[in-house]
Amino acid sequence: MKAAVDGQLSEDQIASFHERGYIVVDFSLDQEMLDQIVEKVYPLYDEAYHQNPQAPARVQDAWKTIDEVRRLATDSRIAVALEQLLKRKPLPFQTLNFPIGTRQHTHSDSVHFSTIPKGFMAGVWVALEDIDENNGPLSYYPGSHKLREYSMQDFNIEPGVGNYQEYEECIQQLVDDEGLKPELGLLKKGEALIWHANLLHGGAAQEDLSRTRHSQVTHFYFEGCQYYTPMESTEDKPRFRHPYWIPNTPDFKLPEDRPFPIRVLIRVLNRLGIRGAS
Ligand SMILES: O=C(O)CCC(=O)C(=O)O
Repeated sequence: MKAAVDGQLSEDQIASFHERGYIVVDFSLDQEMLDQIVEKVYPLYDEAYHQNPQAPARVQDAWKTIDEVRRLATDSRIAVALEQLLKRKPLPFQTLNFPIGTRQHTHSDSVHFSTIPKGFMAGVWVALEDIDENNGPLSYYPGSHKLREYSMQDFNIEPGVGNYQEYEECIQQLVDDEGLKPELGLLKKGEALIWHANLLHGGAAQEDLSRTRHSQVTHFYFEGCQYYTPMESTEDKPRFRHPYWIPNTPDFKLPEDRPFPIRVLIRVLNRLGIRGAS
């Protein structure tokens, strides 16, 4: 892992991302801001987590109400690094905050979020505290991004959230068949792991359930693509997405806050396939 002054990556870091499907970078993120994220997101976790802090929990899109989450998602140094990696402007569209290891089964984000042309999506996972083998690190398979982008149909599974478990089982079988070896994301607080859209990854078991594992992941698309959800698409009917890009200033107006006629107009523009309307 190397520090990235102003987000500038070295040639080695860029090459390593393309070779291994991820890099870990120290962007010198403001540690106090990271603490604020942990503190302010905490009350947003659902009741089940507050009753039992060993239960996996997450908050999606806390950036809408917690400015520190939005600032981390739109950090200019992270954007500079992403643009160097994929040569297009990155567009953050979703944040997830976790207080504990997710124990998520191995998957590739490309089953959830894909692009035409392919490959223009990335995840940026930031450790909000030190992560080790015992508090549920991210686990990932270096080089697995070079496998094809597997859809559910590739495994003869009907697309749909209801069949996701079957997809996970097929991916595990693929990992076994390919003899892939996992690595763990043992990151220090403030470090970021950037993963390629097709890198196989998940959450390792949390060995010590008395601990937390605070983290924030931001999902990015890149400019100039069409965006869709493969898991809910068929070959002839892609389920396109029209994301609302996370704004880089705090004075934003969410689509649902807009006057009704404007919302209808945007919907019509989206239906007509006019890209970028959000
Ligand atoms: O944080 C984790 O353990 C996994 C997160 C993840 O898989 C994702 O956001 O796609």
